[in-house]
Amino acid sequence: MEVQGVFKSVCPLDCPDQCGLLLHKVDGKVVKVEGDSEHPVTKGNICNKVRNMAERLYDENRLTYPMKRVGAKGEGKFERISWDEAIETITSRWKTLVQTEGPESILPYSFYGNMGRLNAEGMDRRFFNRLGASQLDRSICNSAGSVGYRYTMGGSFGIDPEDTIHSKLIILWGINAASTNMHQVALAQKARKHIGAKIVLIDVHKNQTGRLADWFIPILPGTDTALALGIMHILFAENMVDSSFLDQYTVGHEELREHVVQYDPIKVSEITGVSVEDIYKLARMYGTTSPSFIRIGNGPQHHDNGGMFVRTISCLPALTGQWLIKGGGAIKGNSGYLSVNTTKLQLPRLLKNKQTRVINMNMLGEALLTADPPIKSMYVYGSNPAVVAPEGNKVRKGLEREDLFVVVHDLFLTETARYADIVLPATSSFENTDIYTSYWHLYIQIQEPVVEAYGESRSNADVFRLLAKGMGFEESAFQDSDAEMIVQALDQPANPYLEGINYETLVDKQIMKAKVTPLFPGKLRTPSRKIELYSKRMKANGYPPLPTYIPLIIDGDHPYHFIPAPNHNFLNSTFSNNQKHISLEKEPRLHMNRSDAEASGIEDGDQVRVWNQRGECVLKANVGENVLPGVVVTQGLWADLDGTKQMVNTLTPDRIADMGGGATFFSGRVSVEKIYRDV
Ligand SMILES: Nc1nc2c(c(=O)[nH]1)N[C@H]1C(S)=C(S)[C@@H](COP(=O)(O)OP(=O)(O)OC[C@H]3O[C@@H](n4cnc5c(=O)[nH]c(N)nc54)[C@H](O)[C@@H]3O)O[C@H]1N2
Ligand SMILES: Nc1nc2c(c(=O)[nH]1)N[C@H]1C(S)=C(S)[C@@H](COP(=O)(O)OP(=O)(O)OC[C@H]3O[C@@H](n4cnc5c(=O)[nH]c(N)nc54)[C@H](O)[C@@H]3O)O[C@H]1N2
Ligand code: SF4
Ligand SMILES: [Mo]
Repeated sequence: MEVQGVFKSVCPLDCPDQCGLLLHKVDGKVVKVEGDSEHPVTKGNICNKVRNMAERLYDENRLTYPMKRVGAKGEGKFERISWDEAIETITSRWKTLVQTEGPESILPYSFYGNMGRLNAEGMDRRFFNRLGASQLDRSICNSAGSVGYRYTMGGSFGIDPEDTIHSKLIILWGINAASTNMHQVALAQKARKHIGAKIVLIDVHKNQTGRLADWFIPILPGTDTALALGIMHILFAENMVDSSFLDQYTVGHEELREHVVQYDPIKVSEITGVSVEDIYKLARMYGTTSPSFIRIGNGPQHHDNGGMFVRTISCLPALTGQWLIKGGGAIKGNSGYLSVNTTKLQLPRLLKNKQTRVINMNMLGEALLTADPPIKSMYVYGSNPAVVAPEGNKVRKGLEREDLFVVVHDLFLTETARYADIVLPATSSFENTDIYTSYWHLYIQIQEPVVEAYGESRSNADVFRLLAKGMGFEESAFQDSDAEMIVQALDQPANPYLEGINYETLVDKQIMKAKVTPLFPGKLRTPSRKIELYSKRMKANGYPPLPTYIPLIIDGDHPYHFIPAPNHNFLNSTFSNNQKHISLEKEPRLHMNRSDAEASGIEDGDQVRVWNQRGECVLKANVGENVLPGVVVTQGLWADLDGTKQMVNTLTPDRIADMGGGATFFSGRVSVEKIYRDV
């Protein structure tokens, strides 16, 4: 008899909350997904997206067997083949390419559709290292901000979010937490209820989070660094800084004090669109409330100047000595605490040619169209670049190349998969063994298979084992089991926070917390071991050593600044192809200020054409006061169902941000006009 019942599980999606889940299983199928009330942070609450996960798992369009393309690229016509034929087709093509063009003609393209360590960055890395394929710079998400934060703070280490119930001032800075980090909102609301905490949101859009904040501060896109410098100006001028903290734990506060004199509130107001009065109010609130906490979002770092934004904001808590107080400080990302042994997990030693070229994933279209020597094959897994990557028309044009051999491994026939020569079906995370570490809270969780693999689908790790065999790779590393890989990943004495966490203890406890100690008093991983308000390393790397406002690059002659952000009911493009989630989200809208709409004869609910030098989209206008004049915002990475022009990345730039090779999704400009229909 099949085991029935309720099984502990973990949400695999690329979301900071990484909720504990309970899967209800009947007759071998997941029939219900709910929150695990025993998870110390997520406590049984989960988002609507994942509460409806069973609809996705058993969606009639889920892939069940390998296929080969029989129609034109992009047309979506495929025919069933066996796994043997699929692996044979791929490996024979790759063997020829390695011989004739060299291994760098093959490009892996992946991201975190499933956050599991073994499946997202384990066996795949071993395989592509051994193959000698082009390397992918996985910089689409938070890399600019991570590098910026590291310059100031030495690594991805912030405070424990559980401590934020003690925070009296919570600044959500460019994070739509009600949609993208719901348990941070829950903790903030707890602080508000019990200790009267104030929640402030600084954003370009009065979205779901703006509506629950006590104070919403609208700001012009890409200008936050100036606002932070204006706050610093006031903190120093009005002596609201903590000199003993600055002396003991920072370098460069004297230089910073002099440097920020130039950022007077009048000038900052002109740059940011925030009134002088509000700049003073915010600075005084920040300077006199303790503990205060800043949750630094991903939005403002998706700009040309995004690295410098995070570098700058992360200096603020030091100025008022917040890091020493429970509930004071900041979080950009906390992935440092549970960092595993990537040397053992990914085996970089298998990559013989250390000069192997690196392709920035944000420039995929450009790479497919112009890389020299050309990319001849691409293997996509855990990502949907035809929808999520910038300069979408270039990406799709690249994918149409007849001489490009594309393999896509996914649960669905995504927009990207429609261009594939070979499509492989992927298991869901609930069918696999893996480990999950959050980049916000400090827990690690093991996932063990709850249901059997769906149809003929296979996990990423299994497919790479098969590919390695097909390529004739004889290293025993390609035969390591999932359990063995977990043991290797967690064997990391260099990370003291992992103490006591190993395969056995995880199987036993399922959820474990990093062995954390407060960051301060203590030494950071910066060169000075202190918070670097002045950074010699930045200077050496060609950046201003002190936080500096650098305006966005002028992106063509279009009147509106275009912000295509994530939405509530999808997770990037995941769920954009599931009817349940589409019906929850309804349709993509373009939020516009009333004054702009009136000037262009656009009314609420009108269909509008949104275009620039890169392409065009058709969206529905939502007219009101949710955005400042000159700014338009849309939410969600929609698929182009039935030819609707909804793929917003058609309009986004593939310029690279100031740091970390980061993306600049939010630094583009567009024109907007009403579509008149014949009656
Ligand atoms: N529901 C849902 N949850 C998600 C995701 C999803 O798609 N849907 N995606 C997941 C992933 S991969 C990530 S990286 C995170 C991202 O989640 P967040 O950290 O919330 O980042 P974004 O949603 O990209 O942007 C946050 C906010 O930044 C604002 N913004 C844009 N430009 C600026 C600016 O110049 N200044 C300021 N102050 N604000 C600006 C946008 O209006 C948006 O409200 O969420 C994760 N969680
Ligand atoms: N305009 C705009 N564009 C953006 C953003 C934005 O805010 N605005 N956000 C950017 C950010 S922050 C990110 S992180 C990226 C995210 O972009 P992606 O990483 O591409 O994320 P998803 O769109 O969720 O696609 C993940 C895919 O992985 C598949 N998948 C899930 N689990 C598995 C598995 O175990 N194996 C395999 N083989 N496949 C699996 C899913 O079915 C899905 O098709 O998008 C970026 N693009
Ligand atoms: S998507 Fe985020 S909020 Fe939703 S269940 Fe997963 S981790 Fe939790
Ligand atoms: Mo992301």
